[in-house]
Amino acid sequence: MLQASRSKHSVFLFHPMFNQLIRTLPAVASRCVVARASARSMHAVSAAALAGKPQINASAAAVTATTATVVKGKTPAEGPEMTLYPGATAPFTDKLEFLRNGTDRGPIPCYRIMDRTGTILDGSQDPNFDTATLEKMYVTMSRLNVMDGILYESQRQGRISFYMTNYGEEATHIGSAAALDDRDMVFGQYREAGVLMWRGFTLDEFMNQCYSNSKDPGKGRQMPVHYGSKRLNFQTISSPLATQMPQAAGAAYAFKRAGNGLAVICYFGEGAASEGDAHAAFNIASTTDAPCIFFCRNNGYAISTPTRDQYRGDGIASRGAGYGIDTIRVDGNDVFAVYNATKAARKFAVEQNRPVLIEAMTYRVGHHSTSDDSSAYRQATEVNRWVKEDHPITRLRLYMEKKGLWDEAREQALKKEARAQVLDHFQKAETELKPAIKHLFTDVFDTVPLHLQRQQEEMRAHIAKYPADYPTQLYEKD
Ligand SMILES: Cc1ncc(C[n+]2csc(CCOP(=O)(O)OP(=O)(O)O)c2C)c(N)n1
Repeated sequence: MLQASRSKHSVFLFHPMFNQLIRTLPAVASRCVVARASARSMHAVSAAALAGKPQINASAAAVTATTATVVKGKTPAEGPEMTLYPGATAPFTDKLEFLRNGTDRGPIPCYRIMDRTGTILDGSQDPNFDTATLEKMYVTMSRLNVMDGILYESQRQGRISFYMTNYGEEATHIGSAAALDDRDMVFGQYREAGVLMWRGFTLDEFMNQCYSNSKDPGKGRQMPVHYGSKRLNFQTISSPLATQMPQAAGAAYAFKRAGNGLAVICYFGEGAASEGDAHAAFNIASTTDAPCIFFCRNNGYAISTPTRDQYRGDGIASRGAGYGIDTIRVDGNDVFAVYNATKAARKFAVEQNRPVLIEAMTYRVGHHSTSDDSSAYRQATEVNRWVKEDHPITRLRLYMEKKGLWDEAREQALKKEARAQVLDHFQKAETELKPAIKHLFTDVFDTVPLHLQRQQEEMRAHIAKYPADYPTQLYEKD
């Protein structure tokens, strides 16, 4: 499938004006023809054409002779004449045609297996998961949804400072995570908590990070939802968009050199794909043959910016071919389609040492973050349509219900249990002490340099002078 989509969407840009230039502009023509001729071991080129030092000065007469010789030497069996420029191998054309955006080839199709009612459309594509795996997928998606609800509300109550929900994107997380080897390295943006949950990040770990308490491995230094886990091969999230993308390409290149048979997956939003770092990443991964799976969550919005203001091409998928990257567009609300696409992408990346691009189409059901009110820029009716008519969790539930693997009683029990678990860990995290104050200064460098030691002493003296203003009892002792 990946191969097929590659050839189908390969982009060839023709330059028909070139032939005309050759006939009418001797200076330009001489440069081009001499370059072409030298690439052919100069067999058909008159010595005169190459004798002058700067090739652009080759005489018009020599150029004419050269052109004539090359054309005469071509036999029909050789097919259309191809360019010999080092930059691209392409057939020449005498038609003045621009490649039109969107009209010549139509949009890249969106791969799905299961429709909105949870019905499998093509049985040959059904990954046929066993009951335990299906339940794990459904339970993880639902638990993520419950955790989102509780942490979102807790932010509204001022108990944590910030939160970002994953509403509507649960299938992109669980479908892709399930298709990976758990040792594959993950580079995320910030809206991929389900990947961590699938790998076994505990509710304690989520809560400790969001509460910036002393149990947070990040020592409370980053905003909530900036998770990371060395144990689970999940690189720590950072806020600047797309910076993880070239890093992921580099990590994949290192994996290839290490010959460890692993891949890197890099998640990003369609908004982040407009960053310069996205371009760098695609090109680095392609030219270094790095086993990197670029996974774009195209959820329609980058905060308040709709995709129409983000790009005018055919989404993010259409960019893949331009970088020589095998690409697929997938229905991001279909957990099975996401699974199949990621599984095939991983196999291809590891076996061929090549990057792959997956564009998962979905919809950001929630607000961008707790700092955003999306009713300011989109209609509630639009959001409700996705919740009611095409939601990834509902779709999987309908599939499982049809198979007799799920029902309303199990749904209620799951919701109740998940809620109790999340609240339990939430309350625990809330009562933990904050990290020791010294950790404001540690890990800036490997060891604390003299100037930071001095700043630390100044801060301690300051706190000692104004103890009433600093709730040090909430912080772990150094
Ligand atoms: C380099 C940079 N520019 C701007 C921002 C502010 N910002 C944070 S999230 C965001 C929108 C990202 O949208 P998208 O990549 O589509 O992901 P989504 O939030 O939809 O999941 C912006 C502009 C940032 N964090 N980093």
